[in-house]
Amino acid sequence: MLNHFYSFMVKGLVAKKSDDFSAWYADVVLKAELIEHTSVSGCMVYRPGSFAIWEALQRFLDSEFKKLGVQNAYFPSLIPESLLTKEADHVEGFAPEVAWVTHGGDKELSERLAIRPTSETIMYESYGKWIRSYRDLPLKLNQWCNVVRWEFKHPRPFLRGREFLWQEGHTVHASEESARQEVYAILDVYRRAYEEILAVPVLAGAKSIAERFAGADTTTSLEALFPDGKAVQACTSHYLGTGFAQAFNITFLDASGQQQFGHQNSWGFSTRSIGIMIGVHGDDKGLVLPPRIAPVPVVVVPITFSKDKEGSQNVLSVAQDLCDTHGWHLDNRDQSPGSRFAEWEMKGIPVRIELGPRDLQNNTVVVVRRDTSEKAVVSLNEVAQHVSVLLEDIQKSLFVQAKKHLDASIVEVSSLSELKDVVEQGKIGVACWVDSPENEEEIKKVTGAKSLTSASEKEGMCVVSGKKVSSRHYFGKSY
Ligand code: 87F
Repeated sequence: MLNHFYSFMVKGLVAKKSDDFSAWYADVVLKAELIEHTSVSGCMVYRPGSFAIWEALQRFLDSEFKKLGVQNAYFPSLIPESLLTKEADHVEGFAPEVAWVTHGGDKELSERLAIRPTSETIMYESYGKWIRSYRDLPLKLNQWCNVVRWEFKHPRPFLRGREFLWQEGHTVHASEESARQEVYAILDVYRRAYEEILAVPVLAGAKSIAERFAGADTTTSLEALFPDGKAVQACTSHYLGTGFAQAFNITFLDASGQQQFGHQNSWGFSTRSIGIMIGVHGDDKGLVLPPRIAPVPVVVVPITFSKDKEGSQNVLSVAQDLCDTHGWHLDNRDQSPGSRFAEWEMKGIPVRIELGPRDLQNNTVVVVRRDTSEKAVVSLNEVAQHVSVLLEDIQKSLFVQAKKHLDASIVEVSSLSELKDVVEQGKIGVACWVDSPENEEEIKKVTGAKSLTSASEKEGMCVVSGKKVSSRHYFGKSY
């Protein structure tokens, strides 16, 4: 209650990012007007500010998927229980998170319906009907949709909620090789979305046996690192093998007339990515948006004085002109310049242009970059060129800074006690390791760390068993 009151009184953020990351995060998503809470815990409103970010990600991903031959479709959000449980492995462990529709009006349904937590089953029921011959393959469909998972852990906007948005791609291939090749192609599209659009560096690899999707043969993932030292799974791309094909009778006649099971993949990228970007780049003044994802990359704030009517008129018309010519956002609201500056800083707009009567007399404007707060006085003739170089520079420098942090946070370790130390310092350990659920349990017990994803191979001794191996894994605290 006090907190709530406080947030109305104080324009800035209640906590410093470096002091209390969780409090900072919860506050910034509200004050930057990305999120609104609702009366259902874990179900949040994506306000225009965050939905526009999602749309930009959708545009990038959707066009990359299409280049890989993927088409969009839409499957229903209600899945009969018998269908959801047809492939038992994949729901095991997730069962407590499934939300159910049990009634239509007052009438109890003869079979309850799951609200889609993921769409393998509903999609593969159709796939079983559609695929007959090798000529029907590969089948590559994607859907953009919402999913519901009745989480009991503390919800956090974007990072963990009971309803979120994502895309899920589901493909069927004639061979394991073709399927596996796509798993990595998709993982690379996801990596580019994180690194090139969101300016967030990621680790890419394969999940451990204990951490992979139970319905999959292989789960690959991207992992990102928050400034508080906790890692977070950024997305996944699975090779499902033929397990679902067997459950859903997805078979085809190959060129020699032999009946074969389809080799399947599924892959997903969600609105969690927005939360990761916020956590990685934000600062004590609010959000910091990479230019390529910012719905408004440049805002122009004219500064006028009631005593100087003519000068003010001039300022307004030049500001309007700049915005019309370059597609920048004009903020000429009747509010003090300071409060307008603070609002755009909170919202993370990459570049702010300030323009007052005195600037105009000199034929200049003041250009302020959000990431470093650096100011430059720039001549009006050169402002467009200056800003376009600046936006590129901000995009690059946000990535470089985050990459430095990630690289500096990865420490090679060769024993469990070393790993424990590294993880306690908020870092990620990379260790030679034999992947097994028992070895994973041991790591968790001794160090408190979870396996994140696999790392490049290098010879050494497994930190748990002492066996000579070349497989390596990243370990760290995670969300
Ligand atoms: C919750 C309830 C029921 C995750 C669940 O990763 C089932 C599930 O299967 C479930 N939560 N999963 C795994 C989702 C696997 C896979 N689906 C397509 C992805 C990417 C997109």
